Amino acid sequence: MEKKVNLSDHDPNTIPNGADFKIGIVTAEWNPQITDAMAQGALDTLLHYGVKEENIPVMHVPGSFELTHGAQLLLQTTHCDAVICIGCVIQGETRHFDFICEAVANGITNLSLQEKCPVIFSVLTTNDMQQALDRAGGKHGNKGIEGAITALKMCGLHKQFRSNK
Ligand code: RBF
Repeated sequence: MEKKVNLSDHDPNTIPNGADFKIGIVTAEWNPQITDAMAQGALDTLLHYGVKEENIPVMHVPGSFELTHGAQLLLQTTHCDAVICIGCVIQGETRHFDFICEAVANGITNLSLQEKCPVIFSVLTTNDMQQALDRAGGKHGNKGIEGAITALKMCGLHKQFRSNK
């Protein structure tokens, strides 16, 4: 079986064209060195696969905890086909890390099911800044690019299954 690699090294032939899709990006302002690089990777990837710039609404929220609410607001006001949530939570000395990570993971899952719309979890949850840098354009790719690829694939699935109905 083919070795599972990260999606930053994806096969372009397997990615649906995005010309008909509207895909939002919500980015947390905490750890901006990381989240800005991930958001740029996501934006460049969506444009590369044909999503029109005017069909990529962007929003910033204060921290990762607010990503779910930001995504909900974007979905209610812009009727996106998918939303990519970008954040970076770095382990600190208190239990805040656990609460934020669990809240945003559950929040995004619930929102996605409730809205019947792909909401993509591009949130790094790392032990330190170096692990985050490695995943925001470093040796482990850019998880913002991977979020965009995932969004395009999920939009493609929706289109395929809706047209089969
Ligand atoms: N937000 C992040 O996106 N990443 C973090 O690493 C992060 N660490 C936090 C640590 C503490 C102690 C606190 C109080 C907040 C942190 N936040 C972080 C902000 C959080 O996501 C949210 O914006 C605030 O808790 C306000 O709801």
